[in-house]
Amino acid sequence: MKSILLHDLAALDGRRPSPFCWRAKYALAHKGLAFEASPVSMTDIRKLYGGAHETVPIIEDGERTVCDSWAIADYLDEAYPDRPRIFASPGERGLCRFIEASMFPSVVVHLFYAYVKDIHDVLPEKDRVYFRESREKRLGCALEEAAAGREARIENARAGLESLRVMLGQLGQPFVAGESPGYGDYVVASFLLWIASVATAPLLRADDPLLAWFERVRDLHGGIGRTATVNAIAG
Ligand SMILES: N[C@@H](CCC(=O)N[C@@H](CS)C(=O)NCC(=O)O)C(=O)O
Repeated sequence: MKSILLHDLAALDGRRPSPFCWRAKYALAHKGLAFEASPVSMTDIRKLYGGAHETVPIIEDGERTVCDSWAIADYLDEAYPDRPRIFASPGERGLCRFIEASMFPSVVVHLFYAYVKDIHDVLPEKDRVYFRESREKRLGCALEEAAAGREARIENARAGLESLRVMLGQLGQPFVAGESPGYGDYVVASFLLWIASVATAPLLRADDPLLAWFERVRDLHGGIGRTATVNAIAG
């Protein structure tokens, strides 16, 4: 079988900062599908497929091209029904969407402010002007201003992870998805891999009980979560 092509956001020194691309890589690995990750810089995404897509991940599987991490997960379950399912039921998919939706206001928005300048700094030179302009428009301020006093933002993000900390630490559930790993784990771990890819200040405390789970998820599927350069996420 020809391997699937995944367009993955490129950054300097072998870093792969896109959380959505991490999810797609975990989804492909969960299905046991061979894939080739092709790094693409942010300003080159629109040069692929005649400008049909504005974001990565994008996969190309034979004749089919699919953009968007959720669409990719759905496509893989539909196209490869005999392989392990990403979503065992529509209910599992719905709960994974809830996990993502609940993380945006409680965790992701704080991470974005706290680490936006770090993200900028690991992008290739050619992407930096575009990234700065587009993100400053979104933030309504300079990247440096967004990241100023980021300790409070980092504290907020840590607090937003508390329910996961209780479940995976205190209650000892091995994975977000239960006894074995699933897409819920990939959603959460991919946000942490995003930060680990760029962070110049640790997100988690060194004794955070989430760390053991994060390392377990990085080890999954032949250590897929270790296939790119990262900084320390805790300290
Ligand atoms: N909802 C999309 C979001 C994808 C997304 O935002 N990707 C970012 C990288 S993390 C991107 O390609 N941005 C290109 C740009 O900002 O021009 C998904 O789940 O795949």
